[in-house]
This record gives sequence, structure tokens and C-alpha cells, in this order.
Amino acid sequence: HGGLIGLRCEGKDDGFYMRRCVELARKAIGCTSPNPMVGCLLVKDGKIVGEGFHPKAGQPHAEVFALRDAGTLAENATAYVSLEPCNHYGRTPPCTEALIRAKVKKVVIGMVDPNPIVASKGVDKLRNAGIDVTVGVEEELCKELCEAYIHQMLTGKPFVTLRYSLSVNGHFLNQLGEEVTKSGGYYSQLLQEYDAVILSPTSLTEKFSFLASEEPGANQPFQILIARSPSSPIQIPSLTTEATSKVIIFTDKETAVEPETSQKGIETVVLDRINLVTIFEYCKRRGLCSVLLDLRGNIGDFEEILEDSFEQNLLQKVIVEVLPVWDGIKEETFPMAVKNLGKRLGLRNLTSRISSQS
Ligand code: AOF
Ligand code: ZN
Repeated sequence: HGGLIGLRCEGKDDGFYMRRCVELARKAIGCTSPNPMVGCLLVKDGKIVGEGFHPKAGQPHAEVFALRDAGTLAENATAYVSLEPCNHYGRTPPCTEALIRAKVKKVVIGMVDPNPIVASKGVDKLRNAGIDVTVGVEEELCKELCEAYIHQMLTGKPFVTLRYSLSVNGHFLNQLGEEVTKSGGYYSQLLQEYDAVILSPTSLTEKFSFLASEEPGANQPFQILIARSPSSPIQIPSLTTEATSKVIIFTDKETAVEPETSQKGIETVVLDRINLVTIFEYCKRRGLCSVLLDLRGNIGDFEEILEDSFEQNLLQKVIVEVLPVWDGIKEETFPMAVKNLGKRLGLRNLTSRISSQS
């Protein structure tokens, strides 16, 4: 893949090389789950001699690609890895052994692997082999890179991000503009980062609008459709069989599911109450580690999901976009769970603070 191989980098510090590792790792955005994104660099005499990233679970780790690039030049080189090299036989053999065999002199690590079967054992193994090891270079950046992996590894639950958009004057919007949703645009890039997206079927458009990217090889997240209120007709645009296998509908007894939906081969689950526990179980079964809670379309569809995510503390991140439009939905029409969003997220009220000071 070329990249920066051969680039002379005299005088650059460890942070520079680690940031390049993160950049490399992100080439596999959305494609590595349940594995983390990892990048690796081999540097010798101020020159990059090897680059690699983990492309997909089941395929070799980042270190293996970088070592392949470098060949015999790996001897006495410094290896930079965004995540602690593994020391176990998983789908692939241990990277620590590969690094030791290649006779690297030093290993600089972004963060320790939270995976209990690795956790510091990789570092120990390298040190015991006489290799100089530094841990924690650009650690925050490396943690952000695999935030979903870390969360999922430590809690066994998917990493959940809530997103919604507001107009310039702060009104809630239940739809996205075409500029935002087009392939390669902001929204399609965001989608690509997640294994699954939770949507209201009312937000679907003819062109299966939530297709993350038209680029071949790009990650297309699973679509978890929440059809709750009777006012929410389920109209699924015509899908190929391949696309159908990536859609599931959760609905409740009160909601009439159009017979047409089942004909399309889409799995439909009818629950007494739509709930996140059931949805998370489904995610676990399908190996989905990160979920985007995409608040648009019929906002009422999200009532229980939002309630659960606040009650059980299941949200890890909130993204609020401000779109260049005026006005939106009036707050009074929001479901209860959305109305008190600020309070539920534990945000402080700045206006009351300022007025009490004056
Ligand atoms: C590394 N470099 O590029 C990655 C690592 O089943 P496997 O063999 O792919 O092992 C998966 C585990 O390996 C994963 O849970 C994490 O602990 C580590 N990922 N380690 O040294 C890499 N992707
Ligand atoms: Zn490995």
C-alpha cells in the first residue's frame, strides 16, 4: 500500500509516529469489529521502513503487515503500535513473537489492551525478551480510536451514541438535508463508524438513504428499525437480498406491521415493550459492538429506547449537529424522554447560573 514508506523523519518525536499509526488504523474504519482498529509503524534511522493496519477480524494484525513491509530492515528498528501487541493465539498468532523474531530494538505502545487475555502480558513478554518498551504515547488519541472496542470489552455492552440535529435557532429537526446524507458526506461517514444504526422506519427514503457509502468495501451498518406507534407505517424501500440480511424490525403488539414487510424477508420481532435489553442481546448475537441511535423520523418511536438508555445509563456519547436551517419541531410535541434531555444527561443549566449571579 506504499503510504509513507521511505519517508525521512529525522527529529520527529514518538507522538508524530503514533499519530501516523492512528491515521493508518482508521483506513479500516467500521471494518474491524469486534476487533479494534490498530495501526503500526516501523522506523529505523529516522526513516519509515514499514506500515500496517488491521483490516478485518480474522485477518493478520497491524504488526504483521508492517513487518512484511520492512523485511530484514525490521532488525534494530523501533515499532510503534497504537494498541499493545497481542500475546495470545486468537484467530491469528501472537504479534509479540513476530516482533521478537524480527529482532526489533524498541516497541512504543499507545495503550494497553483492555482484553483480559492480553492486558499487559504483551508488554511483559516483550520486556522479558530484552526489548525496550514505552507505553502511553498519544494514549488519549489511541483510546478514542477504539472507544467502542474498549467499552464493549469492559462492559460486554455495545457502545451507544445518540445523534440528533437542531436548526440554527435551536429547534429540533427530524430530518436531514440532502447535503448531509449524500455518499461521502458527513452523515455517511458517521454511519460508517458504527456496526448498527437504530432508526425509525419513517426516516427511510426511496434510495435506502442510510446506506453509509457507495464506495466498495465501505462498512454498511445493520439497520435496527424501531416501529412503535400505530402512526408509524412501515414502508421499506425494495431491497436486495444482501441488504435484507442487514435489517431487523422491533415492534410492539399495538403496532400494525404491514404484511408486505415479512414478504421482503426482513426479520420482525414483536415485543410486549420495545426495550434495549432485547436489542442489545440481538447485537451481541450478531457481533455488533457499536450502535448509533439516530433520532429522526417519528421521534415517538424512540420513547422506550431513550427511557432505557437514560434509566440504565447506556449512552456513551451524544452528537448534536446544527444544520443551516431555521425552525423545526416545537418542544411540546416531543415524547417525554426527549423533552428533558438536558436533565437526563445531567447537564448544568448555564442560564440560571448567570441570572443568579446578576
Ligand atoms: C494486535 N494488533 O492489529 C489487533 C489486536 O482473533 P485475533 O487473533 O484477531 O485476536 C483478536 C484480539 O487481538 C483482539 O480482541 C485484541 O485483543 C487484539 N487485537 N492486537 O496486537 C492488532 N487487532
Ligand atoms: Zn496481534
